[in-house]
Amino acid sequence: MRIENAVMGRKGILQKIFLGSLVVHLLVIAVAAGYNKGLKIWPMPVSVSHGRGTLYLRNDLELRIDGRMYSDASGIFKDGFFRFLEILKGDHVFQTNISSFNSSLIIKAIHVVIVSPSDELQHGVDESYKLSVPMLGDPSYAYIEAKTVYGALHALETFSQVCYFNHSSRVIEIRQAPWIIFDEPRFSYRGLLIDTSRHFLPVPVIKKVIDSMTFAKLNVLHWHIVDEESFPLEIPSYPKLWNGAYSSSERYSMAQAAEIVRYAQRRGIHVLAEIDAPGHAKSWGIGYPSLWPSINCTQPLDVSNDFTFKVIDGILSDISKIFKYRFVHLGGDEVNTSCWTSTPHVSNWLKEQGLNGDEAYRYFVLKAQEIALSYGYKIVNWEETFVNFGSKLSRETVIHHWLRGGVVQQAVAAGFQCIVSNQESWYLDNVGTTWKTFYANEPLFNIRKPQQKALVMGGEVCMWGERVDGSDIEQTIWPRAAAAAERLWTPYDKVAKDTTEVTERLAHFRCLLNQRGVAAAPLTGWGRAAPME
Ligand code: CP6
Repeated sequence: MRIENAVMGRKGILQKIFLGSLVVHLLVIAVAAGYNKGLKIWPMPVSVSHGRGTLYLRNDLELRIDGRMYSDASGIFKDGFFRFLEILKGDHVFQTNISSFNSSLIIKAIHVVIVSPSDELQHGVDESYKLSVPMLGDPSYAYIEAKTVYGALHALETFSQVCYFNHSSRVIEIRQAPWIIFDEPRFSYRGLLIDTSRHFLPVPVIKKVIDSMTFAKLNVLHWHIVDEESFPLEIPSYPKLWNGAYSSSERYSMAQAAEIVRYAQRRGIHVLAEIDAPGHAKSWGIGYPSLWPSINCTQPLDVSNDFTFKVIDGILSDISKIFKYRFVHLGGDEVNTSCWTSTPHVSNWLKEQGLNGDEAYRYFVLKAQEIALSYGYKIVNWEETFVNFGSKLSRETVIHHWLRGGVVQQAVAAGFQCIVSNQESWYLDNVGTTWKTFYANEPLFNIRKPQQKALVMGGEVCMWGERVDGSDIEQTIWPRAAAAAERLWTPYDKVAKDTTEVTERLAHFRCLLNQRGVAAAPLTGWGRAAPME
């Protein structure tokens, strides 16, 4: 029966569980169609049906993995299950005599069926899941079915959001049961940018950000590792690069970077490494000054020097051993070529090559792209690269939108994939932008053709680091990032237009983040702890 469930179609299984639950519990079921009132799940799933009953979760809840297809040898699901239990149990003192409850209402274990034997976290990996509480056929179980372990982790997250500790009975309640949920993301790329160049973020802070992302089902950590202010990452091929770190303790060893990637991966989160060039790269020259056009004119990186591209090759070679996401971000934003045209040896080289500043910028970006492609990466670049030399870019390039204006529409019309991060809506460092603005931002705005819509991979909220560090990054990210997370997860026609409903539900999610130790700010707050100077 269980194995049957795993291969049955979605409709069939939902019907069977639905009928089974009715018979077993005789509870009134409100079928999903529009009936989302009172639900406190964030982001809202694709399809929810639920009742009005209460079930009880044993605090010694067990896990049964149907290992016929996915064995969880890596322990990814098991670890997720223990995190789920930790969150639900908190520091509560439990009723020990749960047998005084009606035994037919007690959930004693979760039964999990995962179809794919592989736990490789590929881009576009199937994240769908089905959750039914209780399980058809055996009401003492909750049931999770997913194509991959990453979908199954999302199911646990959703499950955790319908559970509450009851302080009088001292048990964990599953309210509004029975539950039947089918869910999958609208977009495959649901990102958050962090910036470790402007302010160093210690590894535990980054891990905590990763934890918080799983609560909102975000799945890409865009790590803007280096910029002009500091170069915190160890690059074994060019060991003096991290001389550009703020200090010897504000550094990430390769082993630490690998640990961050591993930690994220086990939670279903890709890490997109960004090496921003040729602009935003002044810190590279602290260790290797010949990367600068001159000591007085330090940006962009010296395009005339072969060594510049050797270093880029070394960086990409080293990071490709660790960052396994299929994409690398090569920046390419905000390049001002005046240093090239004003520095004699560079401007002579430009003349020899017959290039003006803009053409040299293009030459640089394309050459960096070639190097990244040679290490098997596909590329993300900021939108200036498309605006300046669109058709010359590798077709593998994903255009990362951030400025105002309609570049997404133009880029998808030209056949490029896109990531949406328009700064007027999705820049977290704009502390005046409220969650409502984040929520209202529609990635497919003004895109009508289905094949063009399909080129929008998703979107990303950006937490640039000039004005935040480990002390206030959480409350600057949350709850506003959660508003974008629902936009990126929930189907367009289900993103509620009733802002009272959304406000109450997001306020609830914000409290849930607080309970889980995430310093999410109040919805009506300033979005950050300290005023700007
Ligand atoms: N750093 C880098 C930045 C920004 C960008 N690139 C940025 C620009 C404008 C705003 C916020 C951030 N700080 N490398 C632009 C992609 Cl408002």
